[in-house]
This record gives sequence, C-alpha cells and structure tokens, in this order.
Amino acid sequence: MKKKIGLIGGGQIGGNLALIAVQKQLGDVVLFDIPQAEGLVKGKALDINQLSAVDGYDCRVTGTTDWKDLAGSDLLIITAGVPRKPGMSREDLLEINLKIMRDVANNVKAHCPTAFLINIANPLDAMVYALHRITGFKKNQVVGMAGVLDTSRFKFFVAEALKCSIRDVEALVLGGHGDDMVPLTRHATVGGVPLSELLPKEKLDAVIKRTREGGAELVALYKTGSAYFAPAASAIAMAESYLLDRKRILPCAAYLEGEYGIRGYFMGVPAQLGAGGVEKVIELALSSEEKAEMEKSFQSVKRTIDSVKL
Ligand code: A3D
Repeated sequence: MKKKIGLIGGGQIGGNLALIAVQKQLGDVVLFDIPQAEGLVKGKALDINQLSAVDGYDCRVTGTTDWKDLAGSDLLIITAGVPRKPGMSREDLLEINLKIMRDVANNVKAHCPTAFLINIANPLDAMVYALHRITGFKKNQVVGMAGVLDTSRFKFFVAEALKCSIRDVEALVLGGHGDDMVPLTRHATVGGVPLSELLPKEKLDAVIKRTREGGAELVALYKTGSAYFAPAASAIAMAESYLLDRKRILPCAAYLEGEYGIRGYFMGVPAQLGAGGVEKVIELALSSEEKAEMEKSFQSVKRTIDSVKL
C-alpha cells in the first residue's frame, strides 16, 4: 500500500515538499493549510498532479483545510508558521509560531496519533520541543530538521572553496539551529582526506561563518521570507529514511536523555532514522573545544526552550 504523507503548511517549503515527495514517489500527499489558504493548497495540488503525466508519477496530492483528511498519515512534516524577514532572528518568531504550533500539535494528537513527525518550523529546537510536549508522543516519534540543511550548506561552501565535487565532501554540523551551531571540522573529509589538510584556516573559518549565517543570507536576498528549496530537500532525505527504513545516520534535532550531557531537550545530534522513527542517537567523543562549542549552542537552545510556556 502507498504511504500517506501529510504536509502541515502549504507555503513555500510545503509546496516544495509535495513536489519532491511526488517526484520521488514516496507516497500520496495531503497538503494542509488554514482556510484562508485553501486556494493555495488546492492550486498547488492540482498543479503538481498535472505534472505527474509528464514522467508518469502515480502519487497524488490533495489540497485541504480539513484535519480529517490527514487521518491515517504515516508521516507529517510540519512547516506551519511564519518565516523570518530581514533583520529578524529565528527567536523573534517564537511567540507567533508557538501559537500556531499549539493548534497544530493538538490536531496532530487528535487526528494522527500514530504518525512520525518531522518539524521544520522555527525557532526549530523550541518548536520541536513544544510539538513533543503537547502531543505527548514517544521520543522516537518526533524529530526536527535542521542539521541536514546546515550540513548541506557547509558541504556546498567547502566544495565551492576547493572547486571539487560535492559528492566527495563528508561533514557534520551539530548543535542548535542558530548562529552558534557546531560544524565538526575535525571529522570533515574530502575524498577521505582530512579537510584541514586541504583548506587553510582562514578559508575554513570563512566557510564556517557563511554556514552559520546561511539562513540569514537567504532571508536578506529573498526579503519576503526564508530558504525553501534546500530545507524541503533536507526534510525529504529524513522522510525517505523513515518511510523506506533506510536507517541513515543524519544530523537531526532529537530528544536527548543524557546523551552529550543533555537531558529533556532537543538538540542537533547524529541520529539513525528508520521505520522505528528516531531509532538511535549516536554519541560522538568530542574534543574539549567541541564540547565547549556544544555547551554554548545548548545554552542558546535552552534559553529559548525555557521561555516556552506550555
Ligand atoms: P510560508 O511560505 O509562510 O508557509 C507557512 C505556511 O503555514 C503558510 O501557508 C501559512 O498559511 C501556514 N500556516 C499558518 N498557520 C497554520 C496553521 N495553524 N495550520 C496549518 N498551516 C498554517 O513559510 P515557509 O514555508 O517558507 O517556512 C515555514 C517555516 O519553516 C517557518 O517557520 C520558517 O522559519 C521555517 N524554516 C525552517 C528552516 C530550518 O532549517 C529549520 C529553514 C527554512 C525555514
């Protein structure tokens, strides 16, 4: 039987998620938004369905504003919320997006109690925390997307700096989805060669800075919102690993219970995604410098999460 994928929020990322899910034939898609955006989701659904003949896709998209249509979803990807405008931090979205997340999480609980949840709404680590708390779902059933995108940005900037194929770049960005995210450069390699042997320190520092500010760079360019192509593709990589039980190890915002010395919070760490959802959190041995960076990033995440009143 085909899988059922619910997309909560049919805006920029939601529309791209629907398109990629159909192109990868991951399952039938239900694109959900608020009543004011009914035309938008119905239009996107029709538009994507009309391209399915071109390459012979058998998955279909339904646009809806009725939560009942999401019943039986295997997976929900949540983008409901407001994106940043120039000059805003992700934390500036907390109040407005938390209100939206409350509504979404209560409906998820009522209509899709068995779905695996991937959150994308910002501020990422706080929104996924709220989603987990309000639904009361098990920790393996709720995850946040940020590390795949941050790592993808890092790999792209490395490939550009070295003028090499991005296929050969291996790297990992951990920590919260904020300016103090933690690119683990010690573990980065290009074609098996340590990155530190290929890229001088000043250039590596510039790559790290651009990665950390990757979201803001796009907000400044778009002016009306934030990135959407790469965030959608990143969440689909996670979705695919879950739906097809690929058991990929990807950097995800996962609920921690003592790993990395953190308990009761979501943070970006390497995690294995498979049919069981977040099947495992992988704990890396960090250097003292990396530990200090993780701690700094965690303190930022903690500050935002602690201000979430549920
Ligand atoms: P946008 O194009 O505005 O789409 C958001 C959609 O959510 C709109 O169509 C709204 O109508 C809809 N919405 C609002 N309230 C509800 C509700 N209660 N139920 C269902 N739908 C609702 O934004 P976007 O797609 O560009 O971004 C969505 C979110 O992703 C924002 O919070 C961004 O900050 C965030 N984002 C996160 C990353 C990460 O890497 C974590 C990257 C880029 C964007």
